[in-house]
Amino acid sequence: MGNNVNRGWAAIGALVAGTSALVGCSGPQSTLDPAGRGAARIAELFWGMTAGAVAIWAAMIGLALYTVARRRTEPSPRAPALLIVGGGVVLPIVVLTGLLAWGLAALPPLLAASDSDRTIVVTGEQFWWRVRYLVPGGEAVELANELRLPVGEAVELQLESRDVIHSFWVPALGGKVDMIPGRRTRLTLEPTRTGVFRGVCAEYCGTSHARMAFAVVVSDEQEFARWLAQQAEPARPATEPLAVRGQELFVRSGCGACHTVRGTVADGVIAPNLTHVGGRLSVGAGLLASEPDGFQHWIAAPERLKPGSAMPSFAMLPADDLQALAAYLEGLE
Ligand code: HEC
Ligand SMILES: [Cu+2]
Repeated sequence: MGNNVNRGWAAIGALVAGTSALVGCSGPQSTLDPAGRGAARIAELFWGMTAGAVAIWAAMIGLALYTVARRRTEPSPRAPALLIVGGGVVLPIVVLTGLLAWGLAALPPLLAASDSDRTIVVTGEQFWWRVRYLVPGGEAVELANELRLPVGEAVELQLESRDVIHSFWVPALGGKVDMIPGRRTRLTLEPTRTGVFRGVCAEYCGTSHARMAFAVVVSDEQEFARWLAQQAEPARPATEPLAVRGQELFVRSGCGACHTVRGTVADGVIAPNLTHVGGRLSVGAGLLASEPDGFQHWIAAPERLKPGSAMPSFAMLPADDLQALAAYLEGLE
């Protein structure tokens, strides 16, 4: 019996240790460190379920210990039936129905936009994110692999996919929603504090599924408006000599067949829009830092950095051409 009690305490110790480890889960990609209204609801749900599970677990252990400790009297013949009907039928029905109702009630406001007048269409691609800000009465502003949102405002995301099923997930801001070819799914994000958060694809979509991440930058309203206005501008022509050479190489190497740089002859649509790529936080969907080195590595070896990606390698270009291209891209802010 002493042994059983010790085991009970050991389990309680493990649970406490596990819980404190969870409490330490903060950071830009944590569901337990919510920075958005949707994520806060989900975290609430998580803690509620955890508390319920702990309570039921403790009751079960308590019952077991009680049974072991009091084996002196013969159990009444009705006790087993009571235990099975009560603990095996009534309790699960009551608890699971309650949880289901609670969880379902939390869903609709997380998905549908209530009164948001800002819409962003995000398309999952293999293996990157196409992002289009719809401007009422104007032309959409297209960028890639980065999302910026104003703090305190509900924004409706319309999610779609061209190839396979992807899943859009920014754990710190909201729930995850599948991107399904031929359908448009919706998700509302309402950031509650500023910062840079990390989003990922949460549905296996091919070889480089784990290499399509994106940053979500949440800033105040003015900063956001300034950024969006700047994104809507065409690219400024390169002025620095190395970048000017890079700009020529960009056209000559055929990059524009796949990529658009607004304001230039490059108008390809199958690849990420590069008009302001130098101002993004990463190159290659969260893969490399947005620095000349990052651009050079990417252009020279996309197949090694991201197996299965549709960007061809330009390793045949001499090193100084790669350097010039990188200088041009870095300058596209
Ligand atoms: C056949 C089409 C194609 C051509 C030609 C092409 N690219 Fe790409 N490029 C892509 C695709 C597709 C991606 C996205 C790959 C991914 O992340 O899976 C990409 C991604 C990139 C990125 C990263 C963009 C971002 O948002 O981080 C850069 C930079 C880039 N290409 C530069 C170039 C340059 C410079 C050239 C010419 C030397 C070029 N590309 C030629 C298809 C192409
Ligand atoms: Cu994906």
